[in-house]
Amino acid sequence: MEIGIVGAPNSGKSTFFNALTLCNAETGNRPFVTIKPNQGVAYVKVKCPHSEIGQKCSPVHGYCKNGWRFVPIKVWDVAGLVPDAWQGKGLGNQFLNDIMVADGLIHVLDASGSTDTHGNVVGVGKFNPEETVIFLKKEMQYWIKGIIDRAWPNLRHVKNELAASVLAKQISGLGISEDYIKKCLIEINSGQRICDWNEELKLEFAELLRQKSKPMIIAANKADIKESEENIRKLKEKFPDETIMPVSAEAELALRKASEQGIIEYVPGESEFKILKEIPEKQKAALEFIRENILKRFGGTGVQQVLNKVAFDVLGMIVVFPVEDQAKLSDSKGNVLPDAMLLKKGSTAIELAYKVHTSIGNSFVAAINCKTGQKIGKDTELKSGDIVKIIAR
Ligand SMILES: Nc1nc2c(ncn2[C@@H]2O[C@H](COP(=O)(O)OP(=O)(O)OP(=O)(O)O)[C@@H](O)[C@H]2O)c(=O)[nH]1
Ligand SMILES: [Mg+2]
Repeated sequence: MEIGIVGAPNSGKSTFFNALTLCNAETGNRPFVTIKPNQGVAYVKVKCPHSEIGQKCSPVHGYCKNGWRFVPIKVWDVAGLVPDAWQGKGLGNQFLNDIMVADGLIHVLDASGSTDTHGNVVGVGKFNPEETVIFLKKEMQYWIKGIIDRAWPNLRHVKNELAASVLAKQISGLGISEDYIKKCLIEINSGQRICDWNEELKLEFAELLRQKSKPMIIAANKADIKESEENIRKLKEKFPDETIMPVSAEAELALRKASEQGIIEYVPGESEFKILKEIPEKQKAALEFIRENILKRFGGTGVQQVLNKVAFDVLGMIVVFPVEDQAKLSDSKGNVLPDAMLLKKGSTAIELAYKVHTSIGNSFVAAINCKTGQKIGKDTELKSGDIVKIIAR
């Protein structure tokens, strides 16, 4: 499970990435600060079942804070895209191939209108971010089209019925099933040989594939700037089908850093924090600004909310807790609820077993739903929050 962060230069992608991961990716108020991709571990947030079972948990991966379990997920921050990047403008779009494996994307957008589509600083409110929404989607579509273009010559001697199978192999990096490719080909149904499709049909096909393999939501960033609120309202009105969420990456980064340093008590995604010690007036004022202008106004900084939205609502992931000891709900070393695993909705007990380890999958006998004590078979669908013991040979 991986998430890519994309957007125009200078929109706040690396700040958003740092807020999620507490990495130190370079940031700066100019275009193309990021050239090489940054990779890090972020955490989606779910209720930890430890309170339900009345025990303290001891996570081996991720962490638990105030009853919330933070489950690791890989994120990528890449360079900025500019209009016509697919034709080589700016840094081009080759770097998108680094996020070919991503299951979903977050488009970080400068909602304050203070930077243009090239990342140039133009002054708050001087640029209409609607333009960025349109061009970014187009760039993603053209990127996918570039990938299918390379596969197209291989369709020349192939009947339409076999095109999906050839394409599935050629574009396997995108992780799209042959069935889905077939569905898209049928949906376009041009009545022609697929190898003869014109650019327009190929673009239509590319967009269908993009929606499936790289669903994207918009993090309307820099919401701490006053002008952003009205821009976000207009964006939502103009693009009712897009998921657009107000975000202040800078505020989230400040809160997480202050929390890491023990200055405040803050759980990512919450709408409040508590100052724990005496701090200089300036720092206090900065934190109070965040409280008044972001947390109270938007109910949070939006960073955790965006990540959770992509993982759970857009990609339909669930979180399951595998254990080795049914009675103690622990691993063999006594760590209670040691792991929390992100799985696709509809995943079964055997799929969980394979995710834990191939050898456990291979020797799977049955599983136990530890909350109910019931034995479950390999094809039993798991639910989010399930605690599961796998019985292997
Ligand atoms: N006001 C405000 N500024 C922000 C926010 N997030 C980022 N910035 C500022 O926006 C500028 C660009 O931030 P980066 O994170 O470097 O942007 P980027 O999209 O990674 O830029 P490139 O790597 O050049 O494409 C920096 O000056 C940040 O401090 C935010 O939430 N609010
Ligand atoms: Mg960057």
